[in-house]
Amino acid sequence: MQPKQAGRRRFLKSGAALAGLAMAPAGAAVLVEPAMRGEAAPGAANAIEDMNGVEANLYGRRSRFVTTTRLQRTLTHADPLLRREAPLPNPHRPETLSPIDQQMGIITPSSLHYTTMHFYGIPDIDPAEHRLMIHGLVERPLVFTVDELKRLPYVSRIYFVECDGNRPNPQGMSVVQTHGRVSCSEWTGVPLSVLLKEVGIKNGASWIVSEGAEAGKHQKSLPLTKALDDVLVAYGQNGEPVRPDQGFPLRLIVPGFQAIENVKWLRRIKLTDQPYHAMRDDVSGYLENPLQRDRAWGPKSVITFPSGNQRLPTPGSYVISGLAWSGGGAIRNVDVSTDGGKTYKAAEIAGPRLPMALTKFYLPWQWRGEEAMLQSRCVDEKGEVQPTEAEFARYWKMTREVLYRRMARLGHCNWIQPWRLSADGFITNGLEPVPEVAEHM
Ligand SMILES: Nc1nc2c(c(=O)[nH]1)N[C@H]1C(S)=C(S)[C@@H](COP(=O)(O)O)O[C@H]1N2
Ligand SMILES: [Mo]
Repeated sequence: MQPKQAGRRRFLKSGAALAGLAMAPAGAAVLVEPAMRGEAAPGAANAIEDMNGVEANLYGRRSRFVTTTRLQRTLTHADPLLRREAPLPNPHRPETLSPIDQQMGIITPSSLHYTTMHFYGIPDIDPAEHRLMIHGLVERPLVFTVDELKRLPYVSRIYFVECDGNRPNPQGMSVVQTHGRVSCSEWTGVPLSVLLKEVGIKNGASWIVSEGAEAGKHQKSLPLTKALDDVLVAYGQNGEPVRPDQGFPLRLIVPGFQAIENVKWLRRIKLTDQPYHAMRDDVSGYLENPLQRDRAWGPKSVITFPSGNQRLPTPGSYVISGLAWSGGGAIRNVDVSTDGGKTYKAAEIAGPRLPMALTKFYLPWQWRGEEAMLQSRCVDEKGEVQPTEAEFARYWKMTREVLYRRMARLGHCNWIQPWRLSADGFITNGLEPVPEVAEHM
C-alpha cells in the first residue's frame, strides 16, 4: 500500500468518529486539488476585494462575517452617577463592556478591551512630547521620555484588568452586562521597581501617587510595597503600543488589583509618606471601603456559555464554558454546578493558568431539556474559594439589601453568578431580584 493511501485511510477513519457533527472529511480533502491547479474549487469563495486595498493589506482586518463589538453603556438621567455628581465634562465618552461571551482563549483583542467611563475624553498624546516624572521622597527626581523608558529592561506579562464595578448582580440580563468590565492583555513595559531604583527611594516613603495626563488628572495612591513588587509602566499591549483607550503611550499595570489603580496616560509618580485622597477616592470612598480587605481581587469566575440572554436551541450535548481569575495568583481549579450549587463537577482548564490572568474553563454537558441552574466556583492558588452571595453577605454581616446598596457605591464583589436555564432553553439571571439596585459608575 502506498504511504499516501494509508494516510488517507487514517483520515477517513478518524473522520467517521466525527460523523455526528456532520463533517465531510473526504470532500474537504478533494477541494484542495483543483484550486491548486488554478481552477475554481467547488464552493470556493471569491477573494475579499478589500484585501487588495492598502489599508487592509498593511493593518489586517477581520472577516466581514465577524461582527462582535464592545457594548456601549449610555447614561440615563436615572443613573446614580448623574444624580450624585456635577454634569459630566466634555468630551465625555461613555463606558464600553467587553464581549466576554464571545471571547476565545484568554487574551482580549485590544479593540475589544472594556473601557471605563472617560470623563474627559481620550487625550491625544504625541509620544515624542510625552514625559513621565518621578519625584517626591526620592534622591534624584527624574523625567523620562518614552524612548528612554524603552531602553530599560522590560517584561511582557499577561494580566487581567478589572473595574471594581464588575459585579454579579440580579439586574444584568447578560454576562456582558454583569461581568463585561474585565479584560486580559499581554502587557509589555518597565517594572516600576527598575525606575524606583533609578530615582533612589528616600527613607520614609511608603506610598506612590500616580497621575494621568487627561484634563481631570486621575490620581491614585498605591502602597510602595506593591509598587516595588510587580507593577509595570506599560507601553505595549498585545504586541503593539498600548491603545489610546487603554492609556497610550504609558499606563500603570497593577496586577490583580482593582483597575482604578491602573493609571492610564501616566505622566507623574510622586513618592509620599501617606496616601492622597484624590478626587475620585473621596467620591467613591475607596480607601475606607469595608468590602476590601486589600485592593487585590478575590477568586472570581463566571459562566459565559450558556449565559443570560442566550438560548439552547434543543436538548443535546454542549460545553459549558467560562472565565476565572484571581488577584491572589493563579487559578487552581474551577467547579461547575448545573443544580444551583447542590453538586459540583471539576471543569477542565483550557490553556494556561497564569497568575492574575484570565483562565478559560469548560465542562462537557448533556442537556436533557430539564430546568437547570448553572454556576461556577473557583479556587485560587492561595486556596481561597469564590463565595456565594449568601456567604459573602454573611462574612460582612450584611443583609442582601444592604449588600447590594453598598455594592452599588463601593464595588469589589466576587460572588458566584448563577444562570437559570428554563425547559424551553432560555437563560436568565439566576440571582434573586433586589429592589432598587443602582448601577455602577
Ligand atoms: N488616567 C486615568 N486612568 C484610569 C482611569 C481614568 O479615568 N483616568 N480610570 C480607571 C478605571 S476606573 C478603570 S476601570 C480602568 C479602565 O482601564 P481600561 O479602560 O484600559 O479598561 O482605568 C483606570 N485608570
Ligand atoms: Mo473602574
